[in-house]
Amino acid sequence: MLQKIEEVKKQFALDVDAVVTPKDLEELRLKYMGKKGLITGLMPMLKDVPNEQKREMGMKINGVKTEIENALASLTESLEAKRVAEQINNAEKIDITLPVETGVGSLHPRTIIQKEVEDVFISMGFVVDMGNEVETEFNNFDAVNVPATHPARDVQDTFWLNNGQVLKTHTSAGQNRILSKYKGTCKVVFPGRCFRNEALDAGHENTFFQMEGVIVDENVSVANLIYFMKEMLSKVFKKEVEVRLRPGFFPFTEPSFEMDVKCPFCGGSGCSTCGGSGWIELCPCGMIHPNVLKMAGIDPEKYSGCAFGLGFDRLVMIKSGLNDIRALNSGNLKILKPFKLNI
Ligand code: FA5
Repeated sequence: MLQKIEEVKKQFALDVDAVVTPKDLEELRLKYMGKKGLITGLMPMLKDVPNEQKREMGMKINGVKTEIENALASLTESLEAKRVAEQINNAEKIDITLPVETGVGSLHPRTIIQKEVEDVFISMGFVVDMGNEVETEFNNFDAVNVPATHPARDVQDTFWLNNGQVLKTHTSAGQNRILSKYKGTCKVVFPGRCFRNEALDAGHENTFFQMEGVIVDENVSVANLIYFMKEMLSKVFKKEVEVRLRPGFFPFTEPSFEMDVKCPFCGGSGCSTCGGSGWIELCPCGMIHPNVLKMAGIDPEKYSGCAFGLGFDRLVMIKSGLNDIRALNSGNLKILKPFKLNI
């Protein structure tokens, strides 16, 4: 019996050296550990061993079995390491000269609308500027008349950074920088990405886009606001639109309004886009609060201004008939690729 065990051990030592591929390794494993393998075959032989030697022989067989198992495990590991090294070094070298099938891409629907709206504003003499995505607490809230104790902070809960800055909740966060930069007379729009801690649904995202606009000069009035908004919306919808103002509330404008546009799809008779009301709420706006002007270093006795904040994602939805805002951030090309503007 002892001799048989030693023979198996020696044979294994010879066989191990011949292993080159994973297939060789599997054959080796079966030869020794398989159902009819050499190690498996040793156990039944124990019955012919005298009783007083059975224990010792059993221990020897288990010892060889463990040695072989360990050897097989380390061989598996080294063959895998060799395979990965070969893959990295040779087999998977990328031929950068090969032509790549890319297909034709397209701009995101929101980008298309943004460019379109920017062009409309440029044609009306506006400058297109930029805001930051990460803003100071001061710019996002205090500078637009929303001090720490103001309840309006609750409806614009956002993501706070460890350094006390915030992911901006609205493009109005750029007002202070823009007003301070242009001092006095200006007509500026500044689009940007906004973030809010929202309960998501078909009409609300936690990441969405707005375009802010400010007009500051001597004697700016609500009439200027209505004129520019109506012009802009008529150009965006490519037909003369009717607008109406309803009273609204924003801490940074006084008075504040919600500007609705008469539904360009049904002409006001009521349809699924306007929810049957004949009007679409599109553009919160108002006259810039004197405190906001003052905080930007502008004399409210001399200058007045108006501001508006257009929600881009909602505009895209209205123009495309898309009924779930979440598709816009989804990266789902099935929805985004065939995007067409109805108007
Ligand atoms: C504001 O954000 C004000 N800063 C707008 C403003 C600017 C008023 C200047 C006066 C003067 P509001 O929270 O209503 O207001 O958002 C403006 C628009 O952004 C909404 O009409 C809507 O189109 C869009 N919007 C707001 N929250 C979301 C959201 N969670 N998901 C998608 N769009 C949103």
